[in-house]
Amino acid sequence: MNTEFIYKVFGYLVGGSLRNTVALVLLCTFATAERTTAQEPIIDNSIDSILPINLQEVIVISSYKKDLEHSAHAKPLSTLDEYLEASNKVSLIKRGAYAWEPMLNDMSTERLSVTIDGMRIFGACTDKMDPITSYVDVSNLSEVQILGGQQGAEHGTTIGGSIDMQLEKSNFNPTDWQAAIETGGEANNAARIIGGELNYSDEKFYVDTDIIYRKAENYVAGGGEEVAYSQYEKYNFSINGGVKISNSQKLLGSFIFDEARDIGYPALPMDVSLAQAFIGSISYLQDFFIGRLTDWETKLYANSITHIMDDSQRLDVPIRMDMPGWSDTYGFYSQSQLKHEDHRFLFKLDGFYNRSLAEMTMYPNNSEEREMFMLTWPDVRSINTGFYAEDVLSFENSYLKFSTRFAFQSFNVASEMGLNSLRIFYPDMEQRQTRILKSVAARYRIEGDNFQFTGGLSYGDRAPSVSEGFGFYLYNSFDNHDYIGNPDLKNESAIEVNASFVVPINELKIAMEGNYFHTLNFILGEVNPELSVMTIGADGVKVYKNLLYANLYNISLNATYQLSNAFSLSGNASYHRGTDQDGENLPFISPFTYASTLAYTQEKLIASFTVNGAADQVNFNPDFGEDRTDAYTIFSLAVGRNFKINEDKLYIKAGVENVFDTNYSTYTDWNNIPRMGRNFFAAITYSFN
Ligand SMILES: [Cu+2]
Repeated sequence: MNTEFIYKVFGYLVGGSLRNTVALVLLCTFATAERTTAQEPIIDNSIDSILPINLQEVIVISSYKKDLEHSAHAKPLSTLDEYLEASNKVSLIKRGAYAWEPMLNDMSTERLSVTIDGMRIFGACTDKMDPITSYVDVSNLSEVQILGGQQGAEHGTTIGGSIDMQLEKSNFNPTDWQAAIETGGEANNAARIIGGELNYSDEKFYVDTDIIYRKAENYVAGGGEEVAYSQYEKYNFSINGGVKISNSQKLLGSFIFDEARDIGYPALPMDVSLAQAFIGSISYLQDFFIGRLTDWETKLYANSITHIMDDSQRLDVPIRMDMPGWSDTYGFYSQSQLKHEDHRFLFKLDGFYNRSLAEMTMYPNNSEEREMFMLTWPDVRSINTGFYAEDVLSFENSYLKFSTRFAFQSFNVASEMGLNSLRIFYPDMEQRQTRILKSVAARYRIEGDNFQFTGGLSYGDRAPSVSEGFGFYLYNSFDNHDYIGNPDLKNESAIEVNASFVVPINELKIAMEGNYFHTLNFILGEVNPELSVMTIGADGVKVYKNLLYANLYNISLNATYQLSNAFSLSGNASYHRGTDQDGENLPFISPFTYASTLAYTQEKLIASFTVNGAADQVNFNPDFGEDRTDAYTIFSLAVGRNFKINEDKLYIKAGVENVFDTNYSTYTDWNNIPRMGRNFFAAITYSFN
């Protein structure tokens, strides 16, 4: 695909006069705003999306197919990372402007299950520069479902919870042909976004296609300082479709191609020249199954990821390095339901095979010296086979849910060279190992006349990740240490308690929620003073080990108030804490944070004013490179308007983020890189009917 061409075309549309465009759009929006009768009040995700039994959050991705209310809080065409960041539950570790790493309950990648339509995918970067969320785009998605702790076990083994990104599908709705084009831009980093969709759907057949292209230059922090190496370029294409074989049988397929190039990571010493993913699946759905089992769904999937990391763009490095990585996964799941009296059962069998390989080549400045080559992920083949079952019991005004997962996970270090390298540290290390993983959870929910209460108790464990078990000299630029994996690690497990309480008082709704994790054999790196560093300038070597235990908890308060038909006010605040057995702080634990939005929603017009911020990060851990992050408060404004042109729809949204150009960084910003300063954005969606 000729990205240069798209770039040029788009240059005419947005180009250098972005600020003018934004101003014009803002002006048009205000000028043509008309008062109309009130629609349904906007819905606050965090409260109303609680499903009968699960305590969860659903992040709705704005699209032309959705109602205006659903995009009230969203910045259309913003990256998936920005959508996730707007959620109450997810926070993101930032190493630059691209590919932020999601955290749930203060736990990241290795403690979460992140899936696309239930498919397991694993990043190919030893430095976590490519979380799975970076290989899809909002154009592919309908919504993101977030489940805390063992509630997420349906999608795979987890400690912190699950993030499942659901693909947008026409799903046999009789909509016939539909098309949309969308374009947007951001002033701060000269980001240009252009995308399109073409969909056909009837009762027997549907096919959805979409394409999106994004390019951004370096961004500018608050106060005017340019953040070098923060540019990126990405395009994404997806197609998914389905055929009804009979009234009760369906065949579905999906394919995503995602490629990003020239991605800068300002907080890291290396950049990425290519991050590429092929993600495909085929599913078969049948209304009936054996006996009384119904809703049988079987999916086969495969994905392949290539991640090319190097420091060729950096001016001054002690030694040149190339660090490519590859991750291929093949998997399946098959599930069915059974409804019997007050019970609703779900049974699911799943499995995957993953191959993770990463290399490092160092080129000494003195060309007389030999290059150094090693395997940082020694071709680790993982096989996981699991069985999941749940039963939801319904009573008059309450529900009880039991769920369990049982899985086998095996590792095979397939590379002789990699195995021998690890045997330097672990002479008795076996080439293969198998672990048994289990999860049990119980939840109860009661809906009274003027309250809802949900409580849960669960236990789950996880195997070490490839880096934790088999990583070989993985440099962490945050604490400036090389990390070595430990194949003898025990499984990490967690006992989890959670509760939420929702009270509606007339137009005011208050929700309180708390999660507590008592994590046994918590996996964390610890300095081994006997080992010498590989990375020039590193302070030492850390080896992964099991702590006796660690405790993590978070509490949050969420409130919405319907001021009038059009105006609503919402706010949330949360407090997090994480300590190990000696009372030491765990790294990457959120300080006190807060956010509040005043929204105006009418039939055709939406506007919002948002404040968010955090208190000083007082509970940090200097052994992991952390320091005290200062408090900050950020203000943002946005306004959106719907227009009808004959049968077509036009949607325009524009706004400004970080209005006062505050210079700040948060506890999740790797090496304290500052966040984006003031940023004007605008997006236009035109959909044909
Ligand atoms: Cu990388």
